[in-house]
Amino acid sequence: MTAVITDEKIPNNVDLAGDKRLQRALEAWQPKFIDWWKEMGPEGWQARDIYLRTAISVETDGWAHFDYVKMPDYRWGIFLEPKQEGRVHGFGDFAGQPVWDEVPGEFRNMLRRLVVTQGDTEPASVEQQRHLGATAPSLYDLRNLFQVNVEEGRHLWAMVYLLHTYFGRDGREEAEELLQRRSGDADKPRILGAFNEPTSHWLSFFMFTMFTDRDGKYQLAALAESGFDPLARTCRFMLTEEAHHMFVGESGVQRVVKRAAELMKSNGGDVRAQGGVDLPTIQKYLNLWYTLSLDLFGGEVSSNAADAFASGLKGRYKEDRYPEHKLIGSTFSMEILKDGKVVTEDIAMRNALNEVLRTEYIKDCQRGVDRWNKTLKDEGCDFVLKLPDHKFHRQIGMWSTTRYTPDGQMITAEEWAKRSGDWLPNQADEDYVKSLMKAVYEPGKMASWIAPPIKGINGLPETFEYVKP
Ligand code: BYC
Repeated sequence: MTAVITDEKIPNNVDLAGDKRLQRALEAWQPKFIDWWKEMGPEGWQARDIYLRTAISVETDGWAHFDYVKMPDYRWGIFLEPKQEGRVHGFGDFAGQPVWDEVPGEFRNMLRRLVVTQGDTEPASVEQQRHLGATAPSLYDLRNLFQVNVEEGRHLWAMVYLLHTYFGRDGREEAEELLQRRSGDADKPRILGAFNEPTSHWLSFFMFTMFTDRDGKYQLAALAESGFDPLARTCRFMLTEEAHHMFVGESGVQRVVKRAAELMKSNGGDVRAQGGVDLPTIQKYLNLWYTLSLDLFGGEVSSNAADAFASGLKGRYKEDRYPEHKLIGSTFSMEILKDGKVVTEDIAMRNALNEVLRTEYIKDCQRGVDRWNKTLKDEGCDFVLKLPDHKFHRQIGMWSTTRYTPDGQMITAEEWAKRSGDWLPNQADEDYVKSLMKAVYEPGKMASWIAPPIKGINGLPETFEYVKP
């Protein structure tokens, strides 16, 4: 295992050439992946030169190389962080014992399910975003979209490597199915809710990369703690790439917010009349994508989460920050629904781990929203964007059976039906936002509804030709 990535047909740092059977199996999967990419990847841009970063090493510094690439020629490969000798389980029933290099038989199904669920989200997001290349607000944004897309494709490779290497025939079948399910398809949908939602315009794309990719950060970080060492090492390198995706989301929304605040200062402050996205509409898309992403953490009280922790497969975010790693006898104080009422109770910690991870995620989202509010303040605008209550608009878990306002007050289904269009994008909002989506493909030019970025990619100016005509 080296930090440097080889220049083979499937670039890797896992000595693929030393395992001919695995190499053949993955080389047989590769053309199917390319077919899927051509059918379901970014529409209309496959033959263009895009200024993309490609991983060339797994070192913290200097792991990426930037150059023009046609997307189907992108070097999708298998990159694991180097093995740490002497690593031990950091949590759960096996804490302190050496980590596993092979799948332990008794946890095989649970582990496969985790790897498949993680893997499924990667192609799903590419499918959700495949039409966005027709309407990018600038070449800079267009390039960022494609960067996110090719890296999600690589993250699929990461999970497929694990399936092929460690799960035998079942794993190979799962790898095939990852290319067969389709986002939003009624018969063969993607596994998790948010990955079947349409991402039909750039405001949704930015909210998705802000909130849904951030779920990715937390789930990957929890899997990066795994006592199944190949999974931990794979997820650690994926996290390196993930940071840029969240940057695209957070800075994308920040630029839309900034533009709205600027337009509020001219022509009587009617943002829509001047071709911007008004702040109440931004709030509605925030409400939508944040809550869809909250669902991705699973049920509030979950025996699956307890089992995954006990068996050492999935830890907490930054497990070593916690003083105790077995969680026997400890509890987590959280809101639950009891006899139709919201009450706060102590729940056995292992069963509350989905909620523990969601709570960390919520804090991270709040930090991002605070930065957007700082932008508004700097523009002299007193509108404040807010994360809705965690019970609002939930479709998975305890809060999915009752209805809540964005402030967390329980309401009836009738009231919800009357008011939800004030809180979540309605058809008129969707039509309006879509009406703004017109491609702007002159280097350095921006659509009316978004402010320019503070700086370009890889130290280049914003006027650089990030995608060649
Ligand atoms: N939609 O005990 P429960 C990313 C299912 S994003 C539909 O409550 P559990 C990315 C669940 O599967 C990160 N179904 O929850 C971002 C179970 O089904 P079965 C992706 C759902 O099992 C942007 C049942 O409900 N990675 O990387 O503890 C772009 C009861 O489950 C949902 C992962 O998620 C849902 N939202 O945990 C690209 C990590 N939620 O088994 C990429 C791997 C739950 O009864 N996955 N269900 O049929 C996991 O750790 C867990 O599976 C979950 C749920 C966190 C998803």
